[in-house]
Amino acid sequence: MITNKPKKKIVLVRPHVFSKTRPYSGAPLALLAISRFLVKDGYTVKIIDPLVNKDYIAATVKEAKDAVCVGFSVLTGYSIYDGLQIARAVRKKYPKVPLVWGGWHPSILPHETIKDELVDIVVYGQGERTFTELVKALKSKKSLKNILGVIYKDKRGKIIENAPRPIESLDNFPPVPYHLIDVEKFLAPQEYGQRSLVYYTSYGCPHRCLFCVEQIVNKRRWVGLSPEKAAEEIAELKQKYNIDSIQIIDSNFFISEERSRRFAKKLIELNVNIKWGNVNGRTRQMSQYSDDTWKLMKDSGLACILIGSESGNNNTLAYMQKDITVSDTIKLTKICAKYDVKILSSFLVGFPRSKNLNRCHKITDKELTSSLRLIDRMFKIYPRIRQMFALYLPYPSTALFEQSRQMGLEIPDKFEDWHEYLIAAEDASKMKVRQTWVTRKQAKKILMISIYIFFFKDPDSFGLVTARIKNIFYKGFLYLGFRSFKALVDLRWKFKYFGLPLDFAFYNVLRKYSGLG
Ligand code: B12
Ligand code: SF4
Repeated sequence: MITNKPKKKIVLVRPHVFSKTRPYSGAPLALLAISRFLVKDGYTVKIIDPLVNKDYIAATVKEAKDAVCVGFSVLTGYSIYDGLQIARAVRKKYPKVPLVWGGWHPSILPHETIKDELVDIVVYGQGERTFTELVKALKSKKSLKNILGVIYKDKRGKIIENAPRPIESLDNFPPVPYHLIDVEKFLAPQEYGQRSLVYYTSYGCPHRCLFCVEQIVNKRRWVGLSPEKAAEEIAELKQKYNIDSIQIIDSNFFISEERSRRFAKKLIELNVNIKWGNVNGRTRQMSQYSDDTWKLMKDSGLACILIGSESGNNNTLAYMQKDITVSDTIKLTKICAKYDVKILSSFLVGFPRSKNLNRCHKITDKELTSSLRLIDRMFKIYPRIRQMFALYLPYPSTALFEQSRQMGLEIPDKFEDWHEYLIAAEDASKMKVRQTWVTRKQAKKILMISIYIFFFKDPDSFGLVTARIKNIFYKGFLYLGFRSFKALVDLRWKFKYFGLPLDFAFYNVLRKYSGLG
């Protein structure tokens, strides 16, 4: 007898983040996260990622045929455009398959997102539990009205908004099902390891930085996996996938000194022998950790931290509600120098500090100068720093949003239009600069410093970019080129001269055609 078994298949897609030519190499962690319970409950989960599935639109359509739903994870920016292309293709072939959207952008703007005709359900905020309940309800054709954290269209197309879901401890969740992806293809080289995998140990952040979307989406809440469990899971991942390093991409890992100590102790106790890096923390907090904790963390494999230095000016830091000062950043740099822990340090430039545009431009110049001064001091203490600049762009509901609109910021009012909201510094060279309070010249200078000057100032750059090149002649040739650019960059840096950017233009051409970009 043939029985019609109910469908238990889910299709999840992570569209391109930047553009089709610049795939992101980290594992699709959000999609793995929302599959944690479903895998345990016997669902078949198909994860589609452009890095692995070159024809990812066709692959999604093919898998969607017998799926309970198709889920999309998107950030603000290009992934919305790419995601909608995929959704359109699925809708055309299988109009009855529900299209579910989640991730940072739908969580920031759930009401606007649900209005799009290619969006049936939005999951906002933490997704592990919500998505599980949602899939089960869809599968058994039950009502969605009791599922916290979703906004959806009912059968008549009416938008129904359910209450938000309280954040839940990660300790309640089964392990991240990495076996759903071909892990080998998502192991990206880092400064501290060749076989590096992404992982998370916490969700949310309690701080209040003016520019950040954390407080909009997670309302300053934070939940963390028990540090011992995190260390045990990492030990298992190392064994299973033969990784040499792990990138912990929490919004704020170093939130408690006690937790960081316990994590490091457990890694040592289990003799995991792995490097951990890209770990996000706040300069003030980490600079107050004891020497003993730093030694413990270093001994357990801490190789690289990620900090928001943000500005070289204490007034600007206060304005950003960053709750740190320049001296916190200097103090932390000295600690990292002592323990040789690489720093990824990010700065934000270009705030609409005044309603007068001319004044804004002057303030941006001054802020840039003070940040460059701080960066100079940091480099003198410890050269192993990858500095990054980003142009400030406000998100809806954040404090400066209205003011920016009044100052001429064009704000999209439809989900699909957010795809071109420029948030990556690199866009400044291609399109118009959305931030009216920053001149195009300033935007280009910020871009040049960020992707060119800082690249050559980082002593690890050459090794990182050429990590997978085996041909020693090609490598030697690249090394000569690298040294020449580095000499020019050092000169520019010494005199803080960023005019006549011919070398930068030439570098961009080489980057584009060498395939190393
Ligand atoms: C890794 C990362 C990236 C990666 C790519 C991420 C990806 N798509 O896989 C890279 C390095 C490319 C990147 C780039 C940028 N990023 Co980023 N990034 C992150 C980071 C550190 C981790 C993301 C992650 O995997 N988290 C772990 C997973 C488990 O959590 P999650 O993503 O929140 O997913 C949960 C929910 O959102 C939900 N969910 C997610 N997807 C889906 C899908 C469905 C169907 C459902 C139901 C639920 C659901 O469930 C998940 C589990 O709870 C976050 C900060 C953070 N802690 O999340 C910033 C973050 C997302 N990035 C941010 C920013 C600002 C940027 C940049 C602009 C930085 C820059 N200045 O260049 C760029 C450009 C992006 C662009 N659009 O052009 C912002 C938000 C931006 C936005 N509005 O979308 C964040 C939040 C950092 C911050 N606090 O400011 N980023
Ligand atoms: S500390 Fe980092 S994650 Fe937390 S609010 Fe500030 S910028 Fe956002």
